[in-house]
Amino acid sequence: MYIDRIELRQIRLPYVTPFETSGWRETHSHSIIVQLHANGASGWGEAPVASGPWYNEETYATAWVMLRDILIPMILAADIREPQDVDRLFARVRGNHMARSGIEFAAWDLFGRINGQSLAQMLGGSRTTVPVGVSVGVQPDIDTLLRVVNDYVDAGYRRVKLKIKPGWDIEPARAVRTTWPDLKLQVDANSIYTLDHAEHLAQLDGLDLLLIEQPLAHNDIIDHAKLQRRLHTPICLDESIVSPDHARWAIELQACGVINIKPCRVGGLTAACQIHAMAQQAGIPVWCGGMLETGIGRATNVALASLDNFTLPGDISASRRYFYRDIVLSPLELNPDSTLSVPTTPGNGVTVDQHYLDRVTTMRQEFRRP
Ligand code: OSB
Ligand code: MG
Repeated sequence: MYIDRIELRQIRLPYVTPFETSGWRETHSHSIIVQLHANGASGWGEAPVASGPWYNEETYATAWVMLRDILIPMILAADIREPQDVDRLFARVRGNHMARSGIEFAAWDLFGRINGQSLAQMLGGSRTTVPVGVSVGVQPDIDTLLRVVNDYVDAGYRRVKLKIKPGWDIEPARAVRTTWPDLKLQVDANSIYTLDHAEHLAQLDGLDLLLIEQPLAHNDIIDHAKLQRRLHTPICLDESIVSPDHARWAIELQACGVINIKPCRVGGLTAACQIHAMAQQAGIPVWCGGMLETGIGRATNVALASLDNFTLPGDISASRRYFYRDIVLSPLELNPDSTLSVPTTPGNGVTVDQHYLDRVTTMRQEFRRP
């Protein structure tokens, strides 16, 4: 099958609240939305790129150029028989995983819609609902934090992740733990610490956390293995796992007890499923992370999280946690048991709100097969 036409969009969509991590702050989604057209059908994918290279090396500007000049010409020239062919085709592209995943997600959605299969079904997921939590950014003070967490707990979230950094780590985590002794709680440092902080981070061990996410450098595996030996709480790797090989290396070196799988970070669902299988084999639980995606990207993530070894709650919150208005019709809502329902309709299951998408689009370009 050849792709006839591709529409690329850059969006600018405000978040309900700015999102602050140990190293950056985002007020809007700047995702690139990809739509592939073939056989009279179309598939949607989201590359959740941000304004600066603070999470990984990509930005919405670099991803646009990569898609326009490299990835789209490759895909328009290729005969795609199955979604996994996109991963094979892009295997010789170094890095730029989010740009690649925008197309890869759209290809999975396209095949699902053409064949009448849901994305979860295609990936081999069996869960009908997936447990989820909420990721809480760095707050100005503890009172504000407790108020924010309280609102999420009231909304039904039973798992909370706190963004931490030096000066905002032990105290806020302890305050939340003391206020909610039974809450599932975890922290995410986004690579702000070094091994010199090992003693300091060991204070988190008493707080009954599910995991400590990515304390050390974004490209490190070795030091995480050393740190893991000094902590009881499982280390969870996010930034460091950019491919199935990186997952294998981290497992072999015992650098983590848990893996956060973000399909966009590893170049798509094909690589994400390989990491899922490898972790399952090794007895390492995984969960699905997020990048504050719109309803398009979150539908992709929910489908992935329906696989067996996604046993920990994902960073896949309801649409209203992120946006006043999403770019999909019938946005995801939280079930009372802190889960999201896995769509069963063909592809990723979302219907894009074309009118609103057009309104939040800041740049649009169309590509046709020569
Ligand atoms: O490190 O998990 C992260 C958001 C943007 C970039 C990196 C991260 C995050 C989150 C939010 O923690 C997860 C979500 O709710 O989408
Ligand atoms: Mg993270």
